[in-house]
Amino acid sequence: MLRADALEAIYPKMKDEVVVTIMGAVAVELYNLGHRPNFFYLEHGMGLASSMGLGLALSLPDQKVTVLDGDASLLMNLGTLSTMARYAPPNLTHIVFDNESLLSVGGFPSATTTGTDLAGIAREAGVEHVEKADTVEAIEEAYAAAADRHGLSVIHSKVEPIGPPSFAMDIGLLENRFEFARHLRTLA
Ligand SMILES: Cc1ncc(C[n+]2csc(CCOP(=O)(O)OP(=O)(O)O)c2C)c(N)n1
Ligand SMILES: [Mg+2]
Repeated sequence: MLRADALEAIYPKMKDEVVVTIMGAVAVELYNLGHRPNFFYLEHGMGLASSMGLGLALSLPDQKVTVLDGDASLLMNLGTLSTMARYAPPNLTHIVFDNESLLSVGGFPSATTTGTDLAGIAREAGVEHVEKADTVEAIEEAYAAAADRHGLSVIHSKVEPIGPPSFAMDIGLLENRFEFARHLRTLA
């Protein structure tokens, strides 16, 4: 499955959620589907999108929060799974796109090529609802179920190591930061 196709399939449901992405390819792919003031692209803070999403979900309990993560980013911050499991905000969905690669910086293999199972780690960290979704239909279904469920969900999706043709985004880091903060203030 192409991550861009997975994102396109869940975009209609995701577009009204508070969304935090990691940097690089997935941020561009979401942006290309249509930027929204409720989308924040966490450029440079590798590994920390889920920590930010957890904080947002805990402080905005009436909002659904989605985190779009990557395999190498999650591997940088595995403790996040224990912290998420411990606080388990029911309004948080953490999607991990596992392309077995540090795609955005040239495509070096990550530890998921040598047997690390991120869904397994999430489960053993104590996350109750961990789904594997490796097809467009499966991720659409898993994401809809996560939105309906009153419980923390982690969705692990194997995707091809293929990114966008260009990494250009016509929004500055500060522009995104201030717009997102203003949007959150309207929700709080
Ligand atoms: C702290 C930190 N270290 C390194 C980088 C450089 N960097 C940006 S994207 C990336 C790889 C991310 O890999 P993954 O999370 O698997 O996402 P993918 O690029 O495969 O979509 C790296 C190393 C960074 N932005 N921040
Ligand atoms: Mg990757």
